[in-house]
Amino acid sequence: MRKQYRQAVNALLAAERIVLAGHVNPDGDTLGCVLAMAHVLRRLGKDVTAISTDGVPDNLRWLPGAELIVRGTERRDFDLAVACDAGALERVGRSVIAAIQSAPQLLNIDHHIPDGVFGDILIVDSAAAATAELIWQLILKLSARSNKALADKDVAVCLMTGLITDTGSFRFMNVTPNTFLLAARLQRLGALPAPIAELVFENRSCASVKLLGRALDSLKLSHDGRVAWSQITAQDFDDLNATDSETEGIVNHVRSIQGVDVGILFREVPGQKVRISLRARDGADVNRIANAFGGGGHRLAAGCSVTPPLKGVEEAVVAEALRQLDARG
Ligand SMILES: [Mn+2]
Repeated sequence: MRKQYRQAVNALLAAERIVLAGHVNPDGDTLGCVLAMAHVLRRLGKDVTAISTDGVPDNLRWLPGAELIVRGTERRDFDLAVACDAGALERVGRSVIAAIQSAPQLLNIDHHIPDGVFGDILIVDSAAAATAELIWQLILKLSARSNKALADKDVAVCLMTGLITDTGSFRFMNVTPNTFLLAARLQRLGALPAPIAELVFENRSCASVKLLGRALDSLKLSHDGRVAWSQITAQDFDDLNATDSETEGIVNHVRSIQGVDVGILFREVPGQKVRISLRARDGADVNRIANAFGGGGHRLAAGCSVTPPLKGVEEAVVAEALRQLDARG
């Protein structure tokens, strides 16, 4: 990995015009990483374009530099593209791919299990709890090479947000001693975990809590009690005038039931494919279930999108989850 970091530092320092992109349906890790890099690269005098094709969800609007985020660009004059936390090239968003690919070099920095490798320089480590951990290493190396302390409070807040969201406030199985070591360094730089967690998790819209109610009302359990699933229908979205970003976190409630190994949330997003979030308890592997439907992610958290109707999709995904649990015993 040392070589990849060296290549990435060289490419970033040599480039003048840099485009950064996160993934669709953005979370705190992808936006935290894009913004941390934007702060650092601007300090290095770079011309930075930071893209999130779905913008910034309400609960992350307070992130330092959130106003820098654009949903796309017509520019094609970039020297370097950086994809943060993307999982796969398509996940930067269909309309963003052309801008990313117009750059002669692409740095892919990510902790997803690779689903088809993309990029010229790869910093990919699925053992990292969040891409924020990898961005931090990159910033350390950029600081050393440029002789500048590039990490300030804003950078620390962005990366702490990535850690807190991708680890469920340091509770998930992906947490390592490195995660806590980094959290300690970020807190020393002024990023306090309590207010960040409050801004992220206790900053919900009324509609999103009502969506949670609808989802829990629809809850079903498999005969063996190992798979639980809920749905949010197009009607629910319409009734509550809600968007898909307001379903964030609901799937964790589905998985929180005693004895449940796999929790699934189906969303019939109006005008789109059925979006599916999967969460596992340790021992199960939802990445493989998502793979079977063209999606991906991590062992314990994954997702996919499938063509409607919802009813057929639900049956197929639940059947696949049960089949995989049975196969593993
Ligand atoms: Mn992530």
